[in-house]
Amino acid sequence: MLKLTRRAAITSVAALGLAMSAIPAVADGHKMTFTLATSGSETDQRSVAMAEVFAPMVAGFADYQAGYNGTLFAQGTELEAIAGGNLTMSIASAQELAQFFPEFSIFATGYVHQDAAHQVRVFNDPLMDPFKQKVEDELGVKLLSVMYLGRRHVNLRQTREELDVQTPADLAGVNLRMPGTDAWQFLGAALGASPTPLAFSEVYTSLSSGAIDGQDNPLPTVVDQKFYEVTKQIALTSHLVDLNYIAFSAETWNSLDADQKITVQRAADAAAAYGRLKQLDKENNLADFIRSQGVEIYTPDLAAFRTHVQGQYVGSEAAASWPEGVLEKINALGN
Ligand code: KDO
Repeated sequence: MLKLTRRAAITSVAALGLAMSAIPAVADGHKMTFTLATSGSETDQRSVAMAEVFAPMVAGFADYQAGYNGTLFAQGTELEAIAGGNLTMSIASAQELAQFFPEFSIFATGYVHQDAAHQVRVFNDPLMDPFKQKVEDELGVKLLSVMYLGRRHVNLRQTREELDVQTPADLAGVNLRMPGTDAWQFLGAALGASPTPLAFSEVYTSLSSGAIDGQDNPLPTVVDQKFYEVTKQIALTSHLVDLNYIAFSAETWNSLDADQKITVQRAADAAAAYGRLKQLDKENNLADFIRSQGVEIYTPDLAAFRTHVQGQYVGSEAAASWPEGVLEKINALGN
């Protein structure tokens, strides 16, 4: 596995962006401030990418500040804050967008996106244009780039001896924390579990107390949040190759001049690319560390999980909201 040093990755990606667009002089000396709110931590690779790649690229005309761990706006309220003119940016999810536009649930459906590259092809495909336009027109939010969050797996407090997860039937009655929106709760139930809505910031303490039996996040998040301290197993279900969008205020965007728009777009793309590389590197190299912390990691019956989960979406209310032909186009962009 090619190991990118942090500095090399930042230099190469930032240079790519900077080489293609000179930082414009600030016309009247007035600097804007771009504020990001995220429920992620400061050390999460998406947060690092925004601070270390996006921020320097827009520094010619905008200061950057970020609120982490849901401290600025609670998880799931960021898009409304942007729409209300109270926030510039968030690391949004398709599940949050599906609360406003149900058709976004297609991008939050289990076992649809195949990998990080597939996510990028889908986001850049013309199929995405009506989705992006609707969010801009009706919510006042521009989706600038797609970020890679990673493969979500079932992570439980129980040891494998206590609960060996091979098929969805093994998750019956398991109190699995999922994020609060409908699309997440649907996915938790589709896995066979009993989903519980809970904010990301509450997950560690709820695992520690036993208020929940488990959670589902990618391996880098398990390490970043130290979930390995309060869980004993990870069944590599890969039930969702998860993504986020760099969401940006349309009002702020429209106030930018042409050069500033180009720079913001390139800064978002460069940050997304940098964060994707770092997240993939972590995802491919953290399993042994997590095992060293006493967490058993194993692969369940993936065919059983895929078949069951996909079957739950067929005929569902979520699937009824998907525009005709979009799922076929997404699948055609796969490997
Ligand atoms: C989570 O709450 O489990 C989740 O992974 C959901 C994602 O959509 C995203 O909000 C993420 O949290 C945050 O960015 C924190 O990593």
